[in-house]
Amino acid sequence: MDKKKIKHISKGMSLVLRHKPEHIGITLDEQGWVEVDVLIEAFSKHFFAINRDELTTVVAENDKKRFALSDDGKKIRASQGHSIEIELGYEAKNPPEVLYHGTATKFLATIKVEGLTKQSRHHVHLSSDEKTAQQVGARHGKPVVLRVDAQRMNAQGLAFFQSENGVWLTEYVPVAYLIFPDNYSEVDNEN
Ligand code: HQG
Repeated sequence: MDKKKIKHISKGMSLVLRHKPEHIGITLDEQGWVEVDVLIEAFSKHFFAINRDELTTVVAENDKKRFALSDDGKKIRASQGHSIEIELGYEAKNPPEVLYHGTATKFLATIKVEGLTKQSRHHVHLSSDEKTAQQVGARHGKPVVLRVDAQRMNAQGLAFFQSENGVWLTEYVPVAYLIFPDNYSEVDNEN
């Protein structure tokens, strides 16, 4: 299957497994799972036809491994990024010393006052490498990468979780744990 088709299916799956299952008439259980057969049928009816092989390929080859199959292969869910209320059940985990958050320069003024807040998702998303953070930030405008003093934050009792696909998650990052780069421009010419 070509990359374009994988991306197309993946986008539809993100929409219904993270944000709007009702869009194709499915419901997710409390941990975000839905039967693979149910998803395939509803997806095919409302979007475009997909089969089990294509779905398996998307799970395996999606660039960020956004989806996970249950051990018996009968259910599927998104590993992170939800806006709907579900309980992913990840265990709290000790983070590396520093984590990175990519954002856009236009958000910096507010972030400097409020810290990082989760917006419409369940968690603030952080990555262990700077390059990924840069790409995440670029989705919103002119990117800027903030460093998060993760171990110190964790030592103060603020929990961290890691999703199945390696994204670090936390409820909130207070300003005190954020390190802003010295040399960036807050002018965002893209908007
Ligand atoms: C910003 C993608 C103003 C925050 C990525 C971000 C990620 C604030 C935006 C995942 C703020 C929210 C999540 C504050 C944070 N004031 N703006 N106090 N605090 N923000 O899309 O982290 O490709 O909800 O910096 O790889 O960009 O979908 O979060 O710019 O892992 O799999 O508010 O989505 O994964 O944007 O991205 P988002 P995100 P997928």
